[in-house]
Amino acid sequence: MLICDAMDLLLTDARIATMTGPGYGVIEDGAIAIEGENIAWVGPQSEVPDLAADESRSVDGRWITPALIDCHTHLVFAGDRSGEFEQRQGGASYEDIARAGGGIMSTVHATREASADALYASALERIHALMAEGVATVEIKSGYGLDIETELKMLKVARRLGDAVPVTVCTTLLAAHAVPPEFADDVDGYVDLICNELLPEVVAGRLADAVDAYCESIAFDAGQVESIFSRAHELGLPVKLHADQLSDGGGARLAAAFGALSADHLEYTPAAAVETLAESGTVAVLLPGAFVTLGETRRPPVAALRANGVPIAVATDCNPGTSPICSLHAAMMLAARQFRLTPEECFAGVTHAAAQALGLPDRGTLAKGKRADIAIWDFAHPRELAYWFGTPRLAELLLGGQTTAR
Ligand code: DI6
Ligand code: FE
Repeated sequence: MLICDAMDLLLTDARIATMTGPGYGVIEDGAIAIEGENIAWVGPQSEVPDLAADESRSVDGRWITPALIDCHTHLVFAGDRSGEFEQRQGGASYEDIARAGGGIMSTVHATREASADALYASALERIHALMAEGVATVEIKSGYGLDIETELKMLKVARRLGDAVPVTVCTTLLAAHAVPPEFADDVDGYVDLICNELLPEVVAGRLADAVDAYCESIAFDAGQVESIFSRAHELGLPVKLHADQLSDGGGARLAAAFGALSADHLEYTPAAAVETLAESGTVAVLLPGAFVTLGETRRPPVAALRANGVPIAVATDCNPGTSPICSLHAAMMLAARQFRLTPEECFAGVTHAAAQALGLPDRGTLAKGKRADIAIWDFAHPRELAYWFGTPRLAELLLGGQTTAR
């Protein structure tokens, strides 16, 4: 039976973590065949299809895994918040700083002033840092404009990044990240602007792949998020939600009610709400960088997520305020230690669970027909990515079957 009619590349002598099943879905003495941008075959080397490959090479016993996916970043932004970090280390709370006009609004002012080229240049450095760790898909949110012009500017910069670098960039409209000063006394007026002016323009320009919101006491309440999510669905966009990060605002339930791709943060999500996430197929995205940076003590309900079979993803939440972390390996290392995820849960969290959080079924595992986003590693076992931090482990990154110059 023809497995595939030709192979562009055959990688042999590999230890393969397919992530398709328990125990990392490991295939010892494995091989993987690539045709075009996709995987044509993966399995034990002894069963490689008898077909000529344009190129066949040994990886000398190295591990091969799916390339990594960072499913939650705010990596397009301007300005610097290290001074606030010092204030917080001195005892000021995130909310105090936000209510005093700092926090997100500090970055908003800088981002409104920055040129698209400047935003692009600084974000390019951050996306290259992620690629150097084996990341092949990155989600990038808007949310530091909070006006039509700058939100569109941010999304266009994110799209430009996706065109310029070989990784896949998924863009998310997060105009409901904070209330802009112009609407301080009219939050519902800002929600109307998002629903009736910004969202239609974003959809017309195909600038966003999803819509997100910050459901929190210092941002938007459940009713306001509902208005935005209903409009997003009317316009054909899926949704995801910053949910229950600093308090139980009913965010997880709201995300589940809208069949959200993901509910993110979840530190204050009650275990009773977790069942609704399981029923809706919503992915729980855990963001340990923000948890650690804010000095939080309330952990997400990991035991309830596991008990209900809710997929758990892990992401950097790369942003200048609560998670100035541009390393998915660091996020894995922190998720293992702060949230007590197992190394295998961490690896699943940055591969197939992260793919599901972005609505991308074509990646996140190594199987026939999946996109050939493949990482080749110099480590003794995939668990090392959650164990070590600071020692580069990536030997090679293939994006759509093409080796990427790093
Ligand atoms: N929650 C967060 O932790 C980030 N956004 C959000 O909704 C914070 C973003 C920032 O502080 O700049
Ligand atoms: Fe975030």
